[in-house]
Amino acid sequence: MTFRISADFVAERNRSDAPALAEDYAALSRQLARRGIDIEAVTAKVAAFAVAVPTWGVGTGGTRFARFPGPGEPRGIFDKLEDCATIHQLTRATPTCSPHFPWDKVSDYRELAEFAKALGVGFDAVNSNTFQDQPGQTPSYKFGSLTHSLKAVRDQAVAHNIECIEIGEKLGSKALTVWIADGSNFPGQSNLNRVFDWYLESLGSIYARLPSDWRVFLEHKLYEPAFYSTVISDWGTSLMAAQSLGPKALCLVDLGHHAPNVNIEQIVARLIRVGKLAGFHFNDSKYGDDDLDTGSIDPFRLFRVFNELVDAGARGAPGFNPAYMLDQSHNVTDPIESLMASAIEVQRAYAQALILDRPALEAAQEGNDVMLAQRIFKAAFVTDVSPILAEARRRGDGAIDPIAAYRASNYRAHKAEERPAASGSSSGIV
Ligand code: LRH
Ligand code: MN
Repeated sequence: MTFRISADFVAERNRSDAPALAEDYAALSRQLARRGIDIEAVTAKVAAFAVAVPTWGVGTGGTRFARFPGPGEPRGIFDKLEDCATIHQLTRATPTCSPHFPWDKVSDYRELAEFAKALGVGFDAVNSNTFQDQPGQTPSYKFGSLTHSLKAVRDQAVAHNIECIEIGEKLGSKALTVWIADGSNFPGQSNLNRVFDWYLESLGSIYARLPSDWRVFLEHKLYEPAFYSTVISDWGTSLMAAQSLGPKALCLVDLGHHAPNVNIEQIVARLIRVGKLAGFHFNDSKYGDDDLDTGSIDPFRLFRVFNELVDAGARGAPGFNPAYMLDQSHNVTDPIESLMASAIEVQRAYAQALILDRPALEAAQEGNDVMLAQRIFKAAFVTDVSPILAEARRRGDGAIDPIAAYRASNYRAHKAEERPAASGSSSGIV
């Protein structure tokens, strides 16, 4: 039997934190009431909010230079699911995980589904991987996958994506995320039109194999690992593909996949407008696709994105049903701590957007009272909604202070004993 944090341990810790929380919650409740906002309505929505954990994020990540594994590294998907369950046990915000194949490949997916169910973890979108060659794989994806010049390579990549759908069906997933590294490093290396034709042809074959209640999420990325052109480089290209494929094809926004300073919340608003927003890979970045902890660099940007999401929900935007997932690489922190903190930062942006005084903002916008509009917008962002987030956790039998509870549980030390360290250092994101 492997170590699990007991519910009693969490309850015991909450008993000492509860009085201070009750005081802070009551004070915030009075403050919001003065602003005409019912805190209970916000807390209920936050408690129902969920974001999926990337299975590839619970192990220590790395860069092309190096990866410094920590103690108790998960050895495979079963260990990863244990860690995902611990993140949800303490935050009550992450009931599902998003698996990646073949990184999470097993021989018996029914056994995996049972194991996850017993841990209380479900499966969100499955991710395919045609950006790496598997040992002994021929032909290679060196020069592309779904858009490779050779039909045999495209067919191989299509077959892998269809296999991911079949695996996902066994796990209870309802979506496939397709991110491809396909692109070029030099002008002239590839025909920018033909590769898009091959993309549509390949995705068409995958789309045809989607079960009726499934969706396919197309993930755009400006660059890396291709450094001159990327086939699906921006939201416009992704939208062109999604619109040509059909209603089950949608556009996934990974926050780190844009040029610096791009107005991502406006991209979100445009995709919602045409009912093509798949959802998100949340993370943060200062320069490139840094995959840093969500809300760690630019929490105001995350708030601005959630403002568009809450606004869309409030006006009942057609087809608005985004999938929320984290996609991060934890190179210097305990991945479990980073994922818990990140899930909470996503909830924070949501709660801040929920308390924004929308009628007053609309009036200020209509009247072009620029300063008043800014103040109303900022007032929501600068409100410390931490008591709402903690109270939502407490009511869900999660930890009022997840990171403190996690550290006090010595979960990592227990896992270091149970999971012998893999020998040798390596590099790369996982
Ligand atoms: C590509 C990406 C994609 C995943 C990978 C791990 O940068 O964001 O979503 O497949 O990271
Ligand atoms: Mn991503």
